[in-house]
Amino acid sequence: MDYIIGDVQGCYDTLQKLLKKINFNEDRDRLFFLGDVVNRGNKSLETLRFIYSLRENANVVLGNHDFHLLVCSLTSQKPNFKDTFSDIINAPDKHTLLDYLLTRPVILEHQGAILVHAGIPPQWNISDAFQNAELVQQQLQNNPKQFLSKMYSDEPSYYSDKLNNEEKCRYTINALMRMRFCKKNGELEFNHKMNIDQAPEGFKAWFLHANRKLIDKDIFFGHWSTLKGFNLEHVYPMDHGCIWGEKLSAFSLSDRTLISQESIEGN
Ligand SMILES: [Mn+2]
Repeated sequence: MDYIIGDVQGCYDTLQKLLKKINFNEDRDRLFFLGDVVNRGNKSLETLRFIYSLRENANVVLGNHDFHLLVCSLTSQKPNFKDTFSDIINAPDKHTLLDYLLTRPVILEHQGAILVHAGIPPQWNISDAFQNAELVQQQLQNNPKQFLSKMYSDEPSYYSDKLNNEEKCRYTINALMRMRFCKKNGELEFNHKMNIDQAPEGFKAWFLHANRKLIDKDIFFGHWSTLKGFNLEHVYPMDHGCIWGEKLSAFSLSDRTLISQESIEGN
């Protein structure tokens, strides 16, 4: 069975409980994580080691917290006081774990479903999304330190074919890993992270734009925990708030069911 799993954020104990609940068997099942596997929770190192140990049967699309870990590990950027991944930065196997993350995709397609951490801007079709993702993935693999040191910025907020590759990569990272609200032309903004009905003037949740090109594709994403329970065809918000004491969920692609585990963090 193939399962898609929402934002773990270092909640290793809840993840293990969820895997028991689905009778996970590494010889038979595959796991696809929607990013933000680390940070905020108290077992980022255990979580990342565990996913790495399953690498033949697991994959991860990078989320903003995974990306932040890479930036803090490989550039002069310092972690902030809320970050809880110093266990990874100090681990003897950190290079193995970071190299693993550097080779992860920022979007992937599996059995017709699209997996991405935050979303896909409305103006992009499938090849726009994958071509721009490929630019990011190549740089992460070939030139990570220099690339990561230039990728922290909210600009450009618009996408255009006239952008240079560095600007295209910044837009792509911000769209695929951080976006919640955008304009119908894909203009991004990052000041709001609240409920879907609190969109700033002129903006909507990325999946609500009428001009959205990927309207018929199943899209699974994390990143936006206040969307849990939201119901729109082909749109699957999978961050069910584990780190906030709510749930961690797995969606079985094989039989189209959702299995949730109450968070046991802090117990
Ligand atoms: Mn996120």
